[in-house]
Amino acid sequence: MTIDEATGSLIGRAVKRTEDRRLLTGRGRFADDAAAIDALHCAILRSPHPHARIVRVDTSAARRLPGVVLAISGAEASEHWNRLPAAMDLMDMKLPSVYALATDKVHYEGEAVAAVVAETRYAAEDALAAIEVEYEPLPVLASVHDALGVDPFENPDGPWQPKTVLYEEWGHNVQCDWAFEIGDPDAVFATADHVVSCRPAAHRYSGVPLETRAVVAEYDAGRQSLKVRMSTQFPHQARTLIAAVLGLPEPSVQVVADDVGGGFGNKLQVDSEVIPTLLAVLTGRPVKWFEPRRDWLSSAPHSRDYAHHIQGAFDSDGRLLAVREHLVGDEGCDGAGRSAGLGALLVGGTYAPGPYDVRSYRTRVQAVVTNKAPYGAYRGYGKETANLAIERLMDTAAARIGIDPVEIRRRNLVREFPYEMSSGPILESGSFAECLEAVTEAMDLPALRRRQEEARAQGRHLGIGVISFLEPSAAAIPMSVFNGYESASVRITPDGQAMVLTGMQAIGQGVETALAQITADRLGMNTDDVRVVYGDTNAVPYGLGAFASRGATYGMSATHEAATQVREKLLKASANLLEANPDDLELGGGEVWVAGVPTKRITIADVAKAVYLFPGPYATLPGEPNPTLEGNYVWTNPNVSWAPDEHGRVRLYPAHGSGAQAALVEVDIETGQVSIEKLWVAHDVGKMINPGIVHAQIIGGMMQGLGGTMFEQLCYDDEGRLLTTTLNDYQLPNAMSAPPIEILHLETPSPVTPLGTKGVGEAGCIGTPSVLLSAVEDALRPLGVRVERTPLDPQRVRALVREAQNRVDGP
Ligand code: MCN
Ligand code: SMO
Repeated sequence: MTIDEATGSLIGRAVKRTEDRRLLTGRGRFADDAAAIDALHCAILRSPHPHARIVRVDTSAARRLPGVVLAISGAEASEHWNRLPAAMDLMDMKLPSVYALATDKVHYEGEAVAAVVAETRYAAEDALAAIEVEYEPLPVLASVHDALGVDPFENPDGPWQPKTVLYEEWGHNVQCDWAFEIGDPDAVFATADHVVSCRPAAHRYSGVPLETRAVVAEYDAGRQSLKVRMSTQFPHQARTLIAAVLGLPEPSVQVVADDVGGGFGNKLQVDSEVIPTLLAVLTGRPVKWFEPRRDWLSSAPHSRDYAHHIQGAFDSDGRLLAVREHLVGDEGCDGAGRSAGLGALLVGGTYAPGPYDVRSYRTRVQAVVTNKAPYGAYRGYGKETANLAIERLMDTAAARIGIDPVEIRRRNLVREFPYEMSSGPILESGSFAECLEAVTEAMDLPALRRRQEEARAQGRHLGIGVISFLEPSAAAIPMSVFNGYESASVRITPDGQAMVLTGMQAIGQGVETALAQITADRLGMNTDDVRVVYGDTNAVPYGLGAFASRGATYGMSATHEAATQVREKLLKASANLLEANPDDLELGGGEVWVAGVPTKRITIADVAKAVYLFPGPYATLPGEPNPTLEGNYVWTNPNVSWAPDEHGRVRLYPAHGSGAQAALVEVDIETGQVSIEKLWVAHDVGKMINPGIVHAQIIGGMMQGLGGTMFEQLCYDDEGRLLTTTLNDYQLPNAMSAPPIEILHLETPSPVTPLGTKGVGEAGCIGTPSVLLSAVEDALRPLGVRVERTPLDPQRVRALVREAQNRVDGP
């Protein structure tokens, strides 16, 4: 941990989070806290069928109930709004054309079909039962197999024999089919010493923020303006999308997101959120909607649910020569229109070579639609998908070729930077090998191996997993609402305090503190002198919010550059006031002084007052084109490429963190119970602005990776019905399930960003599923068990053990 005590810099200090004062004392302001006078309450009726035609909806009985102001069906609503606009539209992907309230057909159990607004929430929820809907059930696509009729790994090109087609106009159930190849992989495979293959896969799970979706919408008929308070990670894109749905000019729509009770990628969409918004316009009264947890589980974005077929060609020394990767994702009803999970599959297909040097690569990504909830973003967004594929391949190869799993990684890691991956992205800098060594040293691998031997001798099953990981961050996805730029406006106010207006969104990850540190550091202030303003489209410049761990790249860089503009003007004005040369000035503690002449000094407050008012800019900043203490900057990344190259490759992510992880587990083969004794991680996200927050981000990400692997499951039955509808069925990890986690921080500054920063928000969850699978497989090695898929709940582990025992003993 580098803390620059000597220079007194605020960069690299574990400053306490400024936002925690209000959050820990219950003074946060979440969307549902907004006290709108005269507000109505919204409740949404959702489909009990996974796939059905809507024959008839009758809202008349509901409308007559006491307290009900309006009840509306999808068909009725369609006269007032437009279809949901697409979140992304690239790679020839197919886009469903649907409304936020279904009109003629439902595509999953939980799709919204009608809504009510009433004087109380009770009245609204109760009125749902009075809405009559007649459905005509249709055949259900409960799996990729139902949707394609063939095994995509055996018959990737079909002919497909779908059980039914979800969107008739597509003619099939494949939303996107993307492929490219470079370096003739088939030729390399034909002559390789070893060809290794495996089929890593993950089940369906997703984020469970404490705060579900929430909206408070107010329509001002006089000004024809709409104010939407909502829980979102991207207020500006939400404004764009809501305005498009309601057909309103964007300047008359204001989206406000104050505190957000967890985003985790799940709040990067506009879907049911527009329902209360429309109802506010139609009733002319404020409308509140706070989503029940059951609806969150059935209709907020789901994630993962994919399978790989990955093959590696290795030479006799375990050098990876070529990779062929095929990834198939079960996207539920949609991954690109109402929800944006399709991009995660593209990330999986792009980054499957991982942190390893491999020059021949073929990938194919097939995104398949089924009758399940929409497929959205969730912390990791395909980086963990890629990691699971390559890390399971590396372990499989190590066992097959007879090389130590750490050694095979060591031989293949990228060590020279910048490095252009065969799949396109540029790894601008990194320390994969250093992270791997750091982790194996911290865990004392030889000692653990000895312990494992002793345990095995006693019939106990200890397992050790070690993996590498790559964290792509700062997505810049063309033709989508996830572009790559960020805005900042930095101002010193006339009293000598500062404010940062950022397009970044606070979702719990600590942007307020980090941007205050950067600004205060540039302007010679304390963090308490800097207020960070975000989450109000009427206040801050258009920006893209929080996703893809992008803040450290775009948000911090834009803030740094805008603050630098202000710093220069501050020094210029101070020089004029002190009758000195700006180059001779120093800044700190809220003051400016002439170096070496401590008596010649002035407070920033006095400079600011002089610039703005007494005497004013003519005297203090003569000739300056923008003569106030304000700076504006939009930061873009030079390592982004927009159009696919001649091979069809794109660079969707321009920043890359490095890491390695290790796990020590013990498996009880009688019960299938996995105990995680300890986890280690070494990571490198470039320069850390706040090592305390980075540390916590890693832990949070790892716990979500652990939860997804061990506990959390969104289960559908064979008829497409969701079985896990409460937090009793959908189990989350808690403090009791948290093993000790040892974190080692390495810092290799990015050569691309002005502060050397890279993103960390998702780093913890990328390698955690892989390392747990690796460790459990290692524990069960004496039984010859291969562990390729999540989850690792006791039932599943027990089944693997039983299968292996039957193989050995005969059934
Ligand atoms: N940071 C730092 N130095 C760096 C990088 C980051 O000090 N080099 C610190 C900063 O305080 C920064 C924070 O870490 O505010 C996260 O930075 P970054 O990795 O850039 O991530 P974003 O600000 O873009 O946030 C989004 C990211 C994502 S994509 C998900 S998903 C996620 C995550 O953040 N969701 C979260 N972390 C979360 N944490 C909380 N508490 N809640 C969520 O919903
Ligand atoms: S899944 Mo994070 O919001 O990119």
